[in-house]
Amino acid sequence: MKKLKIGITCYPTVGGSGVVATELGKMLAEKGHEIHFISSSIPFRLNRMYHNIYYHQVEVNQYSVFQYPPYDIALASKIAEVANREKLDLLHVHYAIPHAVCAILAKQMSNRDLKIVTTLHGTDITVLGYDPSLTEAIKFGIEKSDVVTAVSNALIEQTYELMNPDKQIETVYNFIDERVYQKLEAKHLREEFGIGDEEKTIIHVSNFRAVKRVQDVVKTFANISAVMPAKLLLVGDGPEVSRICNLVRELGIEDQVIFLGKQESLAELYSISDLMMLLSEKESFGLVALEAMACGVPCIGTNVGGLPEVIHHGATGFICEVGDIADISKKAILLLNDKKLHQEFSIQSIETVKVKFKADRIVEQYEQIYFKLVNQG
Ligand code: GMT
Repeated sequence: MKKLKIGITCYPTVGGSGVVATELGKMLAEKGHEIHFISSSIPFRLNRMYHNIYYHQVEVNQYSVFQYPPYDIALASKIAEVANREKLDLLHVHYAIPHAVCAILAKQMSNRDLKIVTTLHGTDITVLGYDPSLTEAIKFGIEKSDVVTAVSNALIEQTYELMNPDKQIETVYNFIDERVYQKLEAKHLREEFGIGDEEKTIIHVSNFRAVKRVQDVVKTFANISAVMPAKLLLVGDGPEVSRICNLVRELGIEDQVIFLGKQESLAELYSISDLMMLLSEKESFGLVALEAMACGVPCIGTNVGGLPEVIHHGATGFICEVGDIADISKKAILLLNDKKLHQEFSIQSIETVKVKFKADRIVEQYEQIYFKLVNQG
């Protein structure tokens, strides 16, 4: 099969969209395609050498006349330069704003018939889509891309409801590298964190933004730890951290809550956990839920966005209404107390990742989109 030259643009330093874009680039490279990341810094998950992955840094002019550095123009210009020099077949941009619009501009600047694939990740629609200063630009980016994908059916529905673009959008789910996310032997970590054999371990991983409602995780945990010995692992960093620290103190559960900050070896942390909670008020997919499931950890998520497409209620975990701490606590306690149910959910979680979210299948779905576009000329 013909190998493609693919340009990928994403937010390289934070968030699930950058993680998915980078993992996709790595897997495409393993299949022999030539990958060119074009972004403001090197994607943080690009952590080993690949002979066929290249990185092109966007340099932004800081000339004093500019009130705001022209990043978007610099990105478009860099994409055009790389596309011409490296003879790219297509661009896959992650996150509508500004990347889709920059890709369209780059195509006009370049002398190539560049195909553009845009993937919507969530907050580019569910948060930025409500900002009147950006709505038209997002809609334009979607309508002028050759193919638009979204990470869940729910995100597609929200996109049509919000801006009704004249464009077909198809779902391509997120995936994880199953070679990395699997149940590992990490018992030593429990000892090092001072987690007793009898204690249940609950984990939450996020960027601690208000939208993640980490306060609900902490309040639910306080209810759980009132009836059984338990520890809460809070992984990640962000604007809500100090508020969450205060809440933990107010609830008198400092000894049971471990703040880990940003961490890389998540598979080990999931492997010592019994339950993952992701109680967001917006979540187009919930990549961390998928990571936890791959390590055999059942999840409780909220009935928002794509979470019910990822967590199968009553089979791999539970779906509860946003902010319903009483119901979430009840479900968590039920699951943590019932060894058999927990084991069934754990097995089903691993199975769901292998079947519905299998990396090979999802990477192939993207490849099919690329080949169809490139072959149609
Ligand atoms: O909110 C985040 O976690 C970051 C954000 C991003 O764009 O990096 O994540 C969004 O994209 C992820 C990858 O597709 C999804 O798994 C997350 O659900 C989504 N976040 C939200 O919708 C809030």
